[in-house]
Amino acid sequence: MNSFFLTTPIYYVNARPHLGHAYSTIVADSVVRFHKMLGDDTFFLTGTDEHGDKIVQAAEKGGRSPQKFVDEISARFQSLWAQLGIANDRFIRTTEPGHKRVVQTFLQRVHDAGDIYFGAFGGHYCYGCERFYTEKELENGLCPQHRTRPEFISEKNYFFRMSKYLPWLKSYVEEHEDFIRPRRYRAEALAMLEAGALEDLCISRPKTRLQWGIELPFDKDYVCYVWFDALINYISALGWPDDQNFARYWPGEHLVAKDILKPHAVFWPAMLKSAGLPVYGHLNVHGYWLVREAKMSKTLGNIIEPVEMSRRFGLSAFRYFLLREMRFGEDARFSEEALVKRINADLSNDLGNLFSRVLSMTAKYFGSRVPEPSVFLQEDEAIAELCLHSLQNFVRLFGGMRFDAALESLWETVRALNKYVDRQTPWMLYKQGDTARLATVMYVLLTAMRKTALCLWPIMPDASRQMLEQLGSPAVGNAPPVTALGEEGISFDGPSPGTIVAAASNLFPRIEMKKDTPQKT
Ligand code: ME8
Repeated sequence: MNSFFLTTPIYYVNARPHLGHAYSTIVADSVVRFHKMLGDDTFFLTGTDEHGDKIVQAAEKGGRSPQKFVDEISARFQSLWAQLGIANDRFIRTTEPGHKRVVQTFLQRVHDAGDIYFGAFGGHYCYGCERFYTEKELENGLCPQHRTRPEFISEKNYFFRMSKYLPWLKSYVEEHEDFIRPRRYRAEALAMLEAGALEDLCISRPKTRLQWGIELPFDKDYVCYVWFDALINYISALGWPDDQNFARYWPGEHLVAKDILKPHAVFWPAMLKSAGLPVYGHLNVHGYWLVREAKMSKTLGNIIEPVEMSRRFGLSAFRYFLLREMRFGEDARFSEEALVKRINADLSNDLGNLFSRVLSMTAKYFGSRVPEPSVFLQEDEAIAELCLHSLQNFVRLFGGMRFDAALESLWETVRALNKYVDRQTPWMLYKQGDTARLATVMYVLLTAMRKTALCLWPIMPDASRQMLEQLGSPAVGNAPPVTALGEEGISFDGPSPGTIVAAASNLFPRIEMKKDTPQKT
């Protein structure tokens, strides 16, 4: 059995979770569910990043102690994930005592390896990014991310000899084509490594300036830089160094957006190498959701609330939209119009309509029992072939993080099935009393619908279970409906003849946009 470990970023608890956080976590959830269906031994990690200046400032603003503040916001993230159907195996918080111990063990190891030194330091510090910028990296003296003027801070600090590992890292990235993917981010990472602009990493903050952090094991007057602490979550959650989960699941894969490419593509592999640990398997990088042409931010007032979206439009539809609309790696635009358009076109007109018409015909012609098929004609073979082909494509594309293309491939079958109904005209066959032919047509449809419903489980588990239930195979608990998706693509086997299916279906009601308030009809 293959093991598959996937992580999301651990999110800062300085703000409420929004669509961007929800996207990464929903994608990760879908990918892990997909691997479950392939029969892999999976472990899915998410959590919250709770140290650093940013958090202290946000807590002060909210008039609370840092601990109280992080407890509150972290709980909000956990409840959000439950509402979005996220089935993570572990939720890590960097303020957990266990994580703190692991960070100290890691720091001590890197220190013992001679990779940490003490030195004077002056740099342009952006509180938003929680990092120092070199003169070269600033744009017109401003932080390139936040467009604010960083503060010049000069103090003595501890440094990680990152530069020592950069030549190794560069060859590693060059030799491993899909270590960082899609390709454009691999190219970006290589450009960072080539520019020679990278210096050693400052990994401490004096307690005189910041107390909200993990104390360095070799100097009690300093706390650990928040990024150094945060990245280690990926192994502390597996109980490194002693827990068997580390041996079982590491190396895993990470999923992040392009804003945090550098710490994941450069700092983290160098840290792992210094500690004598194997590097991760893949870094999967996605683009931004833009709202009205801009990245979401509180100041721009264009924050999209994921729970509100899923309440208004349905969780399954919302998750489908996110995976279908964004080409992984590129930016995508979010708007309610685009969401409604997809729901109406793909889910109501194509998929929902197929279920509704086929199930009501099965009720009328065969008393809601799956009929025994007779001989397959050429058009039936063609549909069966298309269906298996689309399932195989789905598995290949989804496995390669090409979610939009994977779903498009599945929809080729959905649309072909609707056309097949129009062409085969079951109602005419019924009128003519051609029961044998009618049985085959309905059997072909029900079989292909089952295959489609199975493929959709990773993306929309609720709707998929509902579809499978309507097709007479009720799901058990929260387990995947099949555990060998690859094998499903080999044969065109449907619900067994005689199985009772639902008499009607109304999976995705059309949504009419009335001014600002969408209404389900
Ligand atoms: O960076 N579009 O946390 P963070 C898509 N704590 N994804 C978006 C997005 C958008 N507009 N906005 C945010 C941190 N994200 C660190 C991570 S990991 C060891 C430490 C998602 O709360 C995306 O996954 O700022 C991005 O990488 C992440 O939120 C940043 O979350």
